[in-house]
Amino acid sequence: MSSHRNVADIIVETLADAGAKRCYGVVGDTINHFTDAIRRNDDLEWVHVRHEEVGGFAAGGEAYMTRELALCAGTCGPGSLHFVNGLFEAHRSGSPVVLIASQVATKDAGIGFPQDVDPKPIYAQYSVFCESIVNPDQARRMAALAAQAALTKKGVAVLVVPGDIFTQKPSQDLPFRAHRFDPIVRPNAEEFVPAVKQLNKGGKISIFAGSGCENARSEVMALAAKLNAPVAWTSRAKDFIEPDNPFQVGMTGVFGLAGGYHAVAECDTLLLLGCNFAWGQFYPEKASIIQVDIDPQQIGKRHPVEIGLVGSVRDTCLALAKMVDEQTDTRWVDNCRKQYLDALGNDAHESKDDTLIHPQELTLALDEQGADDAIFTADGGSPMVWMLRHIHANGQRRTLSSLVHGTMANAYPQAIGIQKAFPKRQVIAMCGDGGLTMLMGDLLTLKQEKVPLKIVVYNNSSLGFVELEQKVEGLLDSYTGLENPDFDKLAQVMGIWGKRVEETHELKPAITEWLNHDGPALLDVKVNRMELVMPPKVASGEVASTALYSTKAVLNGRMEDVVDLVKSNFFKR
Ligand SMILES: Cc1ncc(C[n+]2csc(CCOP(=O)(O)OP(=O)(O)O)c2C)c(N)n1
Ligand SMILES: [Mg+2]
Repeated sequence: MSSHRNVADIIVETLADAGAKRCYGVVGDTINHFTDAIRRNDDLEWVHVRHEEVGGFAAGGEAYMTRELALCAGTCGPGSLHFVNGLFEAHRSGSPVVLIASQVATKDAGIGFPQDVDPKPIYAQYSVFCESIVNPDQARRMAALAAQAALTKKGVAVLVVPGDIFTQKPSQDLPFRAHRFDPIVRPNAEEFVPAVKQLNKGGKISIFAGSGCENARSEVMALAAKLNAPVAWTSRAKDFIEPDNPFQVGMTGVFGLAGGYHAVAECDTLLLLGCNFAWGQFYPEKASIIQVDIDPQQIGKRHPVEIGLVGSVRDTCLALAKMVDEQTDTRWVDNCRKQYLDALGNDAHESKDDTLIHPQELTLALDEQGADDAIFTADGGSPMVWMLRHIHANGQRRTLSSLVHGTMANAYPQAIGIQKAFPKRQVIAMCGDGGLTMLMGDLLTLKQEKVPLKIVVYNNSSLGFVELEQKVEGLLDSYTGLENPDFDKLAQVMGIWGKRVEETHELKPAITEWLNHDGPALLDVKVNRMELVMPPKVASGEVASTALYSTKAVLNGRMEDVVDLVKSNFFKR
């Protein structure tokens, strides 16, 4: 089969055939022929962002929510480099994205030509595929393999294409295309035996559910019911495990609350399901641990485990539930549930002072007024914590933050891609003032690309999460203050609806107005700066160092800070 089409056409066609709908980026010399092929193709839309990092986040957000391919394309050197942080986030969230990283022409390679940067060693560390097309005959095969790797291994695939290759035509064009699978994967009968034996001992059994529980909700619930086991969840399992689940006890870790902490740390047997939780201090000291994961490399990676089972959570739980004895004692699950519900009640904040809006009460108001099928994103920093704790998952709602890569400035860029993919759904980006201002230029994209996104700014005039870290370590907080403009006015200048809220009584009506606005809208809310994100079990060392901070602050003439910190966190409830 020979082709009249050039490499650019072939790549576009192959990636669109694999399900891609959009390509995010900024045009320029070495990708101009690629973007021209997109212009000529009816199935793929070019989304013109102002900064490639935003394009990387947006493609990742779209791919994460749709589980379909999204694309980015960058010019050689700086253009493709700018994507790095957005795409590292996409990769570590498991989003299937293909980056077309164009490169200087083949005749100019390797001689330090202007704009020559080799993308391979940069993207090789966080990608599922990273290869170059150096001959036009490779185009369809390489594009298909990149798409297949992104979709099946769930991550970012990088295709490096020298600018001159795009216009060349292959001598033959075989019908390579991306294949997708959904196999049944579970351990063999013998491998189940030690796990069943351990679970049949009974006692305090807990489940710790991770992102591998996507598409396995009913199987996990059935197993929890049979074992009468509390289910704690990692932040990335929230959407699948929290909704309408009589066994759930919330998160453990620094973002968690007492129920989840207690269920994981103090059980006799811990069943880890598709769970990649990295913080060793929150694992139990004595329990027997059984770990289920589709990837053998994950078994025993985060904490030593006794029994490993390789399989999907869905298929392995389905089989396990049929093999284990029913546990009828409900004391353990009741105890963990009580702790969870008590802690949740304690953490709800209602301001007694009209001029002091707590970020928690802003989030509770968003939870109350947000649509039943709203999609929320939150910036790395404290907005992520408020979203995970106070936005209730109901099975239709979705949430996304940067939970493994841990970057700032992800929320509204990810939401751009999500809103593009779901133009009719309510998409809410919960931004820090630090996060928003880090990548502010793409607010212009909301107007230009007609993205009716709803942005809320948790405006605490600081890099608040870091301020807290510094205080907890007994340091004097430094370099964390932010001198901000009025974000509502800034939004208006950029062609977006904007409003500012400074007093509690204005909050709920302003949220209604903002959510009802037909088009992009930004709500700037002045929230309390001195808010502690309390870990579920504050280690005595942390209390001591917060006290040390107080002493240092007083000695440095910052008595007012200490009084505010104490007032905000201990006298407000
Ligand atoms: C790109 C990047 N730079 C720096 C950090 C370190 N960091 C984590 S949270 C944070 C502060 C976030 O401030 P803001 O967006 O205002 O949210 P807040 O915590 O104040 O609500 C910083 C600087 C990071 N995670 N990512
Ligand atoms: Mg802030």
